[in-house]
Amino acid sequence: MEKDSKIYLAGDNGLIGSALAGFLKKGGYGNIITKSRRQLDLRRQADVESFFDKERPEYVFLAAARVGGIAANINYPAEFIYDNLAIQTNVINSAYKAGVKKLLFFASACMYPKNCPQPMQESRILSGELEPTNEPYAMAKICGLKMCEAYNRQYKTNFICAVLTNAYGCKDDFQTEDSHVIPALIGKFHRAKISGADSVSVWGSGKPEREFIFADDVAGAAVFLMNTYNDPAPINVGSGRGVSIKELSLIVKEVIGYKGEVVFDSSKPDGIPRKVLDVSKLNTLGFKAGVSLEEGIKKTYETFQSQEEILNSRR
Ligand code: GFB
Repeated sequence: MEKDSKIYLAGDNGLIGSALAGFLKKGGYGNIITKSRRQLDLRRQADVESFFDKERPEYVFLAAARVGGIAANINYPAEFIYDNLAIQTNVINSAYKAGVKKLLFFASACMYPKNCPQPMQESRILSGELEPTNEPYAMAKICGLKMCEAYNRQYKTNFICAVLTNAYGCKDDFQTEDSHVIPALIGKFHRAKISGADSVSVWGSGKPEREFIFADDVAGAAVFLMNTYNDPAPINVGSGRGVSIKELSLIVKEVIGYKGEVVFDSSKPDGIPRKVLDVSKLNTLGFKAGVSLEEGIKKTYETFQSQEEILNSRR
């Protein structure tokens, strides 16, 4: 990408998109187009086609998606499959028709099989059954990957696919039911500290292992890949460090300074037992995630606290 290239950032209001918007601006990219959901509903084919036809971006980051944690995936399977299929189908096809030079599609580590050997190598996609709690979301993401591959093969497009591990960061959703585990735990431990509660309930057994990457590192990796990676094969984007949910809860507890007990609620789902990506391909190409889990959680908590202060001053 040149600094004045016309770049369309789909999903700029989300966790990844907002980090990307900041990263691109800091990097001197000055010709970025964004559209709010109200201005452009990416599920509407005709609207997406006319937007691309009019704007003709050169580069596209496809970070728009319906996302959520394990409970949201279980409770809204229809939205997770429909919204994601519709958004990515419209954007990828319109990008091809408008002659976009390069597109980066954000896929997900959920695409790997439930019993995948760890760390998960790119070649393992579609090698076994999926984890049932997020199968509709995973199926949609697999279709996005296959659609990019098909267009590259038939139309010689340059549509690349980054397979993203669990991301977190300042623009997260901190409400506990639908959110991912890190923002959920930040919200829970913070409220318990303020109210002086004796214990915090963490879902599941505490045994599942997850890998986390800070949203700013995802943004760095995405720009790096857009500028250097031209292979139709998917590439993993993660930190490469796995932690158990128990270890994670202790890190969040420590950062927040909560003194009570942590109790595991085994009536809640664990999800996939282990999900850690093999990031050797990305690292060998020259990109390494730089923000440690402790550092990222501290930054996220600081943002959460400043948002809480603003909300409290309005109450
Ligand atoms: O982040 P999370 O919802 O998603 O949950 P997944 C990760 C683990 O944290 C699970 C445990 O084992 C949960 O049981 N956990 C403990 C909690 N306490 C909580 C809590 O308060 N809230 C939440 N949410 N979890 C997601 C997919 O799977 O992975 C998404 O469902 C997405 O579609 C994401 O792809 C990357 O890692 O299980």
